[in-house]
Amino acid sequence: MATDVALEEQDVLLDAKDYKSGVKPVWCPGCGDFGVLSATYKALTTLQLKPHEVVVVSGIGCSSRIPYFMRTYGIHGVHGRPLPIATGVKMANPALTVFAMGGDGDLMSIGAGHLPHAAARNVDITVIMMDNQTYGLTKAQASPTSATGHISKSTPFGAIAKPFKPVMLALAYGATFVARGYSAHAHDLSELIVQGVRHHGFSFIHVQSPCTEFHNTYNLYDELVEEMPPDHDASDLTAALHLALTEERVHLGVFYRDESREPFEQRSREFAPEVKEFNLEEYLGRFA
Ligand SMILES: Cc1ncc(C[n+]2csc(CCOP(=O)(O)OP(=O)(O)O)c2C)c(N)n1
Ligand SMILES: [Mg+2]
Repeated sequence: MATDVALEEQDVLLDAKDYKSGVKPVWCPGCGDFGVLSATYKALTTLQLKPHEVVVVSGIGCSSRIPYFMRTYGIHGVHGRPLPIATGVKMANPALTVFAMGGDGDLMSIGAGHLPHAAARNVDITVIMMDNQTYGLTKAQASPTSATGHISKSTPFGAIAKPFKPVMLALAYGATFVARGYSAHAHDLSELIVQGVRHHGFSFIHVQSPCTEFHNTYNLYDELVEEMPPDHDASDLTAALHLALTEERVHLGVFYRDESREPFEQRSREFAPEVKEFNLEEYLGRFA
């Protein structure tokens, strides 16, 4: 019976509804995260991945509720920890397509320490960071990406800190695919997600995803976003860093791509005991 279902599934072309869980999103009307969710459905449809081949791992926050709305495997994890959980899932079963999704608070505050390591290892997962420059779920505290001067529940006189630059950080940490999208441009975002998943290595997609309730930035980003300069060479790390530092404009598209590095889960398997002779006692003897 199970085999029949599997065979049937193989023959049918999947569309967006096949990735919808049926759970109605609890986000506020107009929340940018709706755009990210529909872009993700669209990307999965393009990729024709079967729901059981996909795992969406998130942290805690409004944005981190995303696995509930998807008919894939999902883990609504612990605040700030989607990256270590997603790394573990990918290590255990490299055949899975693994997403780590969360907010600016989740990935840049409490979970910030995980990003450099996951990027440097080049684990083949796709990170989608939904950046609303605020803590939405806990109702309007400043986040690491909030602009200097941002007035919020936790910064009544304006944020003093300089905002993090997520794209620049991902590039500096060694991510092998770095892109930026805008939730209001869901079609373009879906194409970035497709490229991120197809990339063989660590993909980081920064998404401007405004919060209509506490920090409505639609007008600001409608004004600021701009396509990648047509002559941008995505293999040029220095050019990518230069663009990521730009404050006047918010570039959308692929900043950087490096296909030359082997993903962590693949490389580490080459060292597995069944592949490589390894005498632990003899090895430890070297350090005695
Ligand atoms: C260990 C821990 N610390 C703090 C919290 C409270 N908390 C829940 S969500 C959140 C921030 C969410 O912000 P973000 O990741 O930007 O998600 P958003 O709601 O904006 O989508 C915080 C501080 C928590 N749940 N667990
Ligand atoms: Mg946020």
